[in-house]
Amino acid sequence: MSDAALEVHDPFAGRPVVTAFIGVGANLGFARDAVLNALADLSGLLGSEFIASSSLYRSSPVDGDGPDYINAVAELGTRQSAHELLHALQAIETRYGRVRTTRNAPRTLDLDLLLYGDGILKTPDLVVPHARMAGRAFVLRPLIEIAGPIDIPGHGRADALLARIDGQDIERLA
Ligand code: PH2
Ligand code: MG
Ligand code: MG
Repeated sequence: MSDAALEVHDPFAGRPVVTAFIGVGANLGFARDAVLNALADLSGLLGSEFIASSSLYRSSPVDGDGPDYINAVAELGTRQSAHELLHALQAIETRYGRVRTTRNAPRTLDLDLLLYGDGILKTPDLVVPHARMAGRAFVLRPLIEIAGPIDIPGHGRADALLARIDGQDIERLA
């Protein structure tokens, strides 16, 4: 076989690496297992390198109902576009039995693209930074754990935003 026949085509080759943060959450079924397994799935995303994940956090549902949530945040270096990443995240959610009913309904797994570099994106199916992350301790606490006082484009510094919502129920799990 010629060397050329062994070459694998990498569709992401030559693209810049962008730092992306993904919010992971679950509050139905084995929520803790779902979050841990989803973090492992994120480490295998094509064209991406897993950089860090936060601790797991427990919190009561914000603007929703059902059991307490387990949340975490992961950091990737990715050559995928924001929309490619969105579709990859949705495919993982579907594999975990995610059913889309009403807004903020309890879910087996939720993967939200929080930040994509310093990009601001407003499209019908994807808004980055995530539209509600600036007011949610279950996003900001784990994000700050791995990223420090990072700037959230259009919103301000993560630590200042978190100080504003002091008192939202959240607990870091051992
Ligand atoms: N996700 C929501 C709505 N409310 N509350 C908590 N504590 N954690 C979540 O992940 C969460 C929520 C919609 O995605
Ligand atoms: Mg979501
Ligand atoms: Mg969400």
